[in-house]
Amino acid sequence: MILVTGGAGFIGANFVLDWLAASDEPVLNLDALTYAGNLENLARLQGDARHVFVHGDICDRALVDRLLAEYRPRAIVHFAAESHVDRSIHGPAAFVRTNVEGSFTLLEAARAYWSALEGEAREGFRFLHVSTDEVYGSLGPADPPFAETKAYEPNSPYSASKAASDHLVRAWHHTYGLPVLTTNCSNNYGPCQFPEKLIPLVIANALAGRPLPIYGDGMNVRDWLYVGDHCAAVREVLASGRPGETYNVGGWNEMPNIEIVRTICALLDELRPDPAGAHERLITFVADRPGHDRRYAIDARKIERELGWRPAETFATGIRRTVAWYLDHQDWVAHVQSGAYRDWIAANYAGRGAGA
Ligand code: NAD
Ligand code: TDX
Repeated sequence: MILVTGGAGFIGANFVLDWLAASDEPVLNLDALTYAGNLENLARLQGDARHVFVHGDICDRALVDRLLAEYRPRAIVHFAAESHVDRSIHGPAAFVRTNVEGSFTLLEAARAYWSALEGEAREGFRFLHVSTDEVYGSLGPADPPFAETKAYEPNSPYSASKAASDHLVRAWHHTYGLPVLTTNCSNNYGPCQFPEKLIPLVIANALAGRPLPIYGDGMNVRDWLYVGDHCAAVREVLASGRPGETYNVGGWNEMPNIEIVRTICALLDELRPDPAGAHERLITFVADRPGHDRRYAIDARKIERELGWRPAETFATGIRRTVAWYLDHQDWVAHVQSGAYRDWIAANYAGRGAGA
């Protein structure tokens, strides 16, 4: 069994679904079901004994200790986090609590658990920490992409809290020998992403005929990776990564935001034409995000060379799949926007904790 934290969120849920599609090894899924946690993402696993959902907080040391003692996982894959940069600007406290204190709590629980293991169980145990390229700071137009050796220069409360957690993970390896792995991935997109993030927000607003807000001049650059490719990279690092190492994960796909939005508009024009006119008419430039990082780009050569990982999707194929998914799952978006996903959780999981 593996313990996954944050497995009801965007990437965590995709990871759990992909994991159980490829393997029969059970998943213990610990998630606090914040606004970003949605069990509807995992609806197709209902009744599947390989998925054990626990509604709980990674900051709850007693709970984490109890789960480790009861389920004896061979690895922890740690996705749980507050993940949205704009929310971190307006309310940083939750980011420090979950991303820093929560990661610390998990590390301490993992250290106690791992220290008491023996033989192969101890040798094989892994703590995989899922992190972001944002810890490296912002690149100028001519700078090389982020390699694993790049100094950390986090600029937002979100990236600072993730950087802090990366440092704790590193220290728990160097000081205590805990067999950790860290992945630093670029911007993900794909099914089940909460419609506060650029790509799902633009799809949802375009379908509703609402403005498509572009911060600043729209020329900030992100490096986009399809979520299934990120999940495959995490599986690869868990299987074959060297303890103590970090791996940058990215799709060699840098694009300015305005180009992303225009691509989505063109796809929607093709797949769901709007009688009112081309979707691009909805593009609206708005005030910039405070401290908005200008450019991120990932040098993925280490994971490609050492682990043979390569993305399966290009941006053209991945964004088409993603737009098609949102078109086919407008009820998912509607439930999230209306808050009805909470009713779904209450109806399907009411009163069920561990073992639900
Ligand atoms: P998300 O916000 O969609 O999901 C986060 C999940 O964590 C939710 O299910 C939430 O309920 C859970 N959670 C939050 N606080 C918790 C707590 N205290 N205890 C237990 N569970 C808690 O995030 P995401 O986009 O899926 O990101 C997952 C991880 O990947 C994060 O660590 C993030 O930093 C990292 N990451 C994300 C991206 C991206 O583009 N989205 C890129 C690189 C790295
Ligand atoms: O309405 C918007 N308009 C806009 O121009 C939103 C929501 C975003 N943007 C811009 C800001 C960024 O330059 O689009 C870009 C992408 O924004 P987000 O989707 O908020 O992602 P970002 O801030 O880049 O962070 C994401 O990638 C790295 C995730 O939220 C992080 O969890 C991950 O670590």
